Amino acid sequence: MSEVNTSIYAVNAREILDSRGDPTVETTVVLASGYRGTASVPAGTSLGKYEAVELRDHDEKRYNGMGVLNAMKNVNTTIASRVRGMDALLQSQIDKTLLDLDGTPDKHILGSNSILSVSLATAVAAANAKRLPLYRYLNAMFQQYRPTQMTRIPTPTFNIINGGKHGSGNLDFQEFHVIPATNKKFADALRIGAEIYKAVMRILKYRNAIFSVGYEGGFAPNLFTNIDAIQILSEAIHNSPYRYGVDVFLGLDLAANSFKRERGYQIKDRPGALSSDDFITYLKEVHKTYKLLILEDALSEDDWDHWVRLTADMGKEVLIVGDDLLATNPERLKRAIKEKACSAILCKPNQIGSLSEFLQVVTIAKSNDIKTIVSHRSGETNDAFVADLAVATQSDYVKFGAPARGERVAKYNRLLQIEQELFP
Ligand code: 2PG
Ligand code: MG
Repeated sequence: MSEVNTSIYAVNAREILDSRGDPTVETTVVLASGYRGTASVPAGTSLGKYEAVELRDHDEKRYNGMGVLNAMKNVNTTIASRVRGMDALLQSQIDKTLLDLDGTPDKHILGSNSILSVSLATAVAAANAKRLPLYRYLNAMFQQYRPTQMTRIPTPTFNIINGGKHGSGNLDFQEFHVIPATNKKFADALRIGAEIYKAVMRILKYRNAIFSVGYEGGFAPNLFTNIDAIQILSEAIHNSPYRYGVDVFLGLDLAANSFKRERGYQIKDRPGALSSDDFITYLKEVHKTYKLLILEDALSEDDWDHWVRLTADMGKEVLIVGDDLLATNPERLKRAIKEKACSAILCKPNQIGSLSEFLQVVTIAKSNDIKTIVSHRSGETNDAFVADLAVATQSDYVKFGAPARGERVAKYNRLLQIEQELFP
């Protein structure tokens, strides 16, 4: 049988909608052999200021300025003409070409959305040409960074209640999570998440805490304080067959940038703004009552000294996760490792903007005992690339939102497929 021709023949981008109704970029890479791959990029709502920059049109007459026609054009012209003829199997060369074409550290010329869509679609096309499931192809690629066997499906962390910029406006914390124990099979973990999701719905209905649904499929209820939301999750678990602290745990993503004011951290649970020290004391009290397993972005992205203090104080018992703090950026991660500013990293491909750089960041984390959580964004599509990526890199956890809504369950359902294939 002759070798399949994996050189890139055509690259086509288009403007599609994400789960929030905002435009995003989807790209198809076609190889000379006819094999092809399509990938779309997600987008954040609580954007950190150290993320790679997604290119928006800022034409207020279209999609409130959120259009991505320029990003699409960048793919179809500048990028397409440069990568045509390159071998799709050489991911790091292609990514390097894309980075050089842009030439800026934050990718604001071509846009991280155009660059990432090509980077990911190239990998999908190459996996198809190799006739490999995407996770196997990505795992083989990851071996070049770090020998990694696929021995488990990462543990999901389910975002059941949405507040902050994702919710209806009355909760300060962005995400309230339930997390099944790491020893569960993925299918069982998913069931736990879905059953508790429904139990929370029943409690909210009973309390008349009229709810809508937030960006990530979790409920966005009318409650008085952030603690009320945590309390409802703990009640739902206590009423379930699952043991709190054995089968299932609680976690929070505070996205603290969004309630950090000049005077300090301003939350409904306390009358005045709290200094960083007082806020840490408050978090310790929450942990004492509710035994948190994961605490993400508990402080703002520039509050480095207090991240160090928080990790020293709580890091032995709780995973202290840097999301906006680290922005999936190798330099910021290295600083955090050096200063012991956190114990886990949220890994989002579009925060850094190319597949190769993403793999590099995961490698740095794993080599330094930093736990990894591969994550979606609040603006998603049905693309399940991150699910394959999480398995391929063997992240400790995945964060794909609530176990509800198409764009969230697309990822969880993909993990079910992979679990069945890898561990029949
Ligand atoms: C987060 C993410 C994903 P966004 O803060 O962790 O849940 O939100 O995509 O809006 O940045
Ligand atoms: Mg976050």
